[in-house]
Amino acid sequence: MPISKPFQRWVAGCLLSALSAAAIAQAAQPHVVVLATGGTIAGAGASAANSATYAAAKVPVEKLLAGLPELSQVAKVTGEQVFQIASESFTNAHLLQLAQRVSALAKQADVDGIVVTHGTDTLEETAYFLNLVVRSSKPIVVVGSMRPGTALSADGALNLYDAVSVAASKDSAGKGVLVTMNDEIQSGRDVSKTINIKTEAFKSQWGPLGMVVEGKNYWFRAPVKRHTTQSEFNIDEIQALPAVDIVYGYGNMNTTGIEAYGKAGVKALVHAGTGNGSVAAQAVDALKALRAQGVQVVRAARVPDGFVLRNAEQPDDKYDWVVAHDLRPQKARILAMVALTKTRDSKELQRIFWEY
Ligand code: DAS
Repeated sequence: MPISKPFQRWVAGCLLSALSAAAIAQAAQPHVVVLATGGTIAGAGASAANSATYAAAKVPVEKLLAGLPELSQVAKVTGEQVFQIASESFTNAHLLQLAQRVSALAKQADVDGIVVTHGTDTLEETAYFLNLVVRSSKPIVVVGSMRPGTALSADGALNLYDAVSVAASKDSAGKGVLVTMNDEIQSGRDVSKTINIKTEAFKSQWGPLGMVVEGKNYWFRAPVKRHTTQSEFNIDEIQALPAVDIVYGYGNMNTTGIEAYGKAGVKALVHAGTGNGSVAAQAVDALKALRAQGVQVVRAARVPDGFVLRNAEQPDDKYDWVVAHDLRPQKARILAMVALTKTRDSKELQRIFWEY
């Protein structure tokens, strides 16, 4: 029996309205850009049993996104391959290029959030750098994985899904650069990689900001240190980063490293001391000599948690040294580099370490 014209028109109308509803829904979806830089989240192993033995930085961003069709339920996602490297090989040039790209995208009206996929080794340094210099309140989320996508119980897919859903959420705005790993939403400032062979690898001594579960954010605190739109630093005004390096304190400490960095022309030296940032008696004069040459001395601690007290283990006022507060040495280096693009004054430097 032929189908009547009115019925055909009714069916066509229903299809059109369904299609237009889907199109409207798609058009209304937030646009998240995924900037891929490499790392284990783009890694590949020889077999599913290889959760720790694999090659990082192999899978291109298109393949990462194609392998996660569920992303389309969360946002309109586009990808860019900025680098394809293991993050232990990041340089200051990589940091500057990535931050410039993030900043440019954040300025675009058609971009609602940005995700950076990154190796886990220096993820915490990049996240803190972006937190300091990208002047945007839009969600910027850095994400990695501890296992390659080829491994049994790989963590990358859910980490990436979580990162995109956090970056697509309006309530993620204004919280500084975020890191999503293992269901937690961490502050890019506070978080560090604390374990090198577990998926629950990223911790902050001050705790996560929240959790993300099935694409929904559950917030429990907000950052109090200056970041992004509250920062006095701006990647658009930074063309180069000064040399800042780190020496560790330990039993039988000597001054070879301190003197070598002085000769190499560092602008600041982070001393990761024992305990509360203690400096071995035999190293004090070498650090004082560096200060006399105009090099800033930043007293941090090799002890992961707590914070360094000014004038406790060393007379910082007398020596004109700076303390790193609760920042781990690798984060103190990032802040010192950024701060030195603005000031060479140690009192200003100490203010910056209190505020960021
Ligand atoms: N080599 C590590 C890196 O790229 C792999 C990883 O954990 O992402 O940081």
